[in-house]
Amino acid sequence: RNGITRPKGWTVSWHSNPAIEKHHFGHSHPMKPWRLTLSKSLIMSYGMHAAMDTYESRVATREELEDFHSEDYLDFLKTAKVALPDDTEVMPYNLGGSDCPVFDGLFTYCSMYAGASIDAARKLANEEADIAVNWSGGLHHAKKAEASGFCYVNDIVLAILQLLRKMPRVLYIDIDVHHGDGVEEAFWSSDRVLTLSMHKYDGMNFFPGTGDLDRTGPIDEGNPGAHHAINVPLLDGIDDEQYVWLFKTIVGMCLEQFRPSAIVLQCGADSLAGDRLGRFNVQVQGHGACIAFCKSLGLPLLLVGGGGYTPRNVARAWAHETSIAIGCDATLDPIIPDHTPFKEYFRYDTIFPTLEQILGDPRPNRNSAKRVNDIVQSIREQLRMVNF
Ligand code: ZLS
Ligand code: CA
Ligand code: ZN
Repeated sequence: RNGITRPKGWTVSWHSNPAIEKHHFGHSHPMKPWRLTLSKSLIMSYGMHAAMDTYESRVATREELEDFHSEDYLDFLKTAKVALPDDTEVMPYNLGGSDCPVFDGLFTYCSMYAGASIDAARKLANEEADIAVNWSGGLHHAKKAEASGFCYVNDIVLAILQLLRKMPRVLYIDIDVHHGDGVEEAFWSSDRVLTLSMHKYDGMNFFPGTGDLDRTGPIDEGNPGAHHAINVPLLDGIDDEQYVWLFKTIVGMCLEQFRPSAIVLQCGADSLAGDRLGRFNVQVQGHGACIAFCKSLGLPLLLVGGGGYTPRNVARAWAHETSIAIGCDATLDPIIPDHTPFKEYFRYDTIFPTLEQILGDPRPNRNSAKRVNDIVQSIREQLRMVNF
């Protein structure tokens, strides 16, 4: 054990349930819920659970899910049957395709990751935690009545709605490599939620194909949501230096103009180098620096997971980020403990398997300094129109 102790006067609540991790999207599907088991085993082998309030995730109630989702969609999601191999019937609500398959226990899976985000948000709203963590959440593409991009229920929207019961304004930040379209759309007409997503954007060539810089909110000036959507479209190979600079600069400007009462941070780990679906060159250090920056702002902070398709890197990032939430990152042994279950997953990446070192083919960085500066300039002008 690293002798990790509970930080004084600081509470981190951790929401998880092994029942979520057992679900399978199907053979070769990139979304693997067992990456949560890998992350948890790493977190626990460092002894970090001892420094947090740990809660077993429960299923969200029907009423809680209806806060955002339509009744007919929830009815279908609950009763949808796994298709037989010769079944060619198309299902409604974008269900049953290769991205959003219907699998055994689907509704339990969705209700549980949603229940965890709702509980986590309530811990913050009731001032029972300073940071709340749900690595099984962060499913940002789900719509009111549609599944999309491996997401069926939008736990982030449900969590933000909980926070808005007690707090005037919420800043949503999304560092998943994909555009956080579902959350953006849900609060499109609201001036109580400022959404900020950093993502790969390449016209229609990268999922979901939205999130250009000029997509800033409703265009009708009288709409309260005008200017309240911030999009940071990036190209392949962005490195830590550019990514973290953009993050701190833009989040800093958001804080000044919007004065949020809480921050919800989607920590999608597919923005890391070497991700099966991602295209960036962000390291565990850079990804973690975004979480550390948010923590340093001293606002109630909800951390949710999201994408992440190279499980050993997902586990590294989320274990490292859990240590940042607790405040024990500086004292953590960089060498992964010998008693970590599934240590074989970390063994072959480097000579000494460390927490922060990930394997990723360094992609050429297509983001020029000018491009990065132009993005900041454009968002600076947009934020002038935002006033708390
Ligand atoms: O943000 O790009 C697409 C849509 C398609 C191409 C892929 N085919 C299968 C369906 C139609 C246009 N979908 C993306 C979704 C990415 C969702 C990211 C979620 C999040 O990280 C939050 C959790 C996509 N990219 C890659 C795949 N789908 C994909 C790759 C490989 C496979 C295997 C299983 C299934 C079919 C073969 C699949 C999907
Ligand atoms: Ca994003
Ligand atoms: Zn993603």
